[in-house]
Amino acid sequence: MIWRCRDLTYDLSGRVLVMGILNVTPDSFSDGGRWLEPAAALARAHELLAQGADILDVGAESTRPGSAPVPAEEQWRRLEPLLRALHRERPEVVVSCDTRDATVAERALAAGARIVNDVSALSDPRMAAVGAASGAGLVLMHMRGTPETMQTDTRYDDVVAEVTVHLAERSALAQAAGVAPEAIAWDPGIGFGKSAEGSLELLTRGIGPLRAASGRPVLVGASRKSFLARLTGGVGPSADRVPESLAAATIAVLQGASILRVHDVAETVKVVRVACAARDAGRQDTARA
Ligand code: HH2
Repeated sequence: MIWRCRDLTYDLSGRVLVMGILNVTPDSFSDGGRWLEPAAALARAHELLAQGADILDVGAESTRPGSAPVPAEEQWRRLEPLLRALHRERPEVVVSCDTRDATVAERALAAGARIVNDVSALSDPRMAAVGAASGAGLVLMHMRGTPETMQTDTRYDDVVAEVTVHLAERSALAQAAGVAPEAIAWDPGIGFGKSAEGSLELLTRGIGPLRAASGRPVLVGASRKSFLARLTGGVGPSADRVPESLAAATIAVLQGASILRVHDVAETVKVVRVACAARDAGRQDTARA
């Protein structure tokens, strides 16, 4: 399975990509306020790359439950210095822009980004055209409602089926606007309008069906999220959820995820190596049987 991101084509048949999270926001749920200064953000970018991140996912708008939208101009004010510096210093680095806003995506692509990570799966009517014109990788994530409202009703009859139908609709919309099918990746949206049980169900039982329904790589973002703390009874800061996040990363790989969006890159890179080896050993056993 390939994933096309402008000039770059990933072969994800056996490989799992680690996407390092870099939020230039004052209020993201885990790293908010830490990388707001451009120099701090650039240093963090280099750190994540040195730890083995394949992709940097840069966002300027928190989408944690209850958060309000950030205007495009403010998002771009936060993003521009980092994206320009990165592109100047290391143009080969694969940058993903985490935004719901087509204007922000367009500017980020002009500044060298290769992927648009849209947690609203085309809520901006211009987003599909921006994706199509650039040939960028396009992550379509499931969310019911908006970050402000998404936790008010987290009941589903069948969460996996509903996510699949929604993403299939969004994919069709993207392709009708000219986005190449090979550019699209799907994301079940762990924690976005989901109960802890719903998030766990998507992680443990949703990835295979999403992959099969779309024929596209599945991205999973479970890192440090609160449903993990619910399982361990943890009440501490989100940065203390590293073991839980690594367990989720292992499950995601064994279930067939191709891209993991994480805060703890160095640890996840090691987990991915072990989980991929375990997955491949399992395949060899099946082939021999
Ligand atoms: N989760 C968050 C943000 N963007 N993108 C994708 N594709 N999948 C996700 O699961 C996902 C995402 C939320 O995490 P974070 O960026 O750490 O926090 P915040 O939204 O508060 O900035």
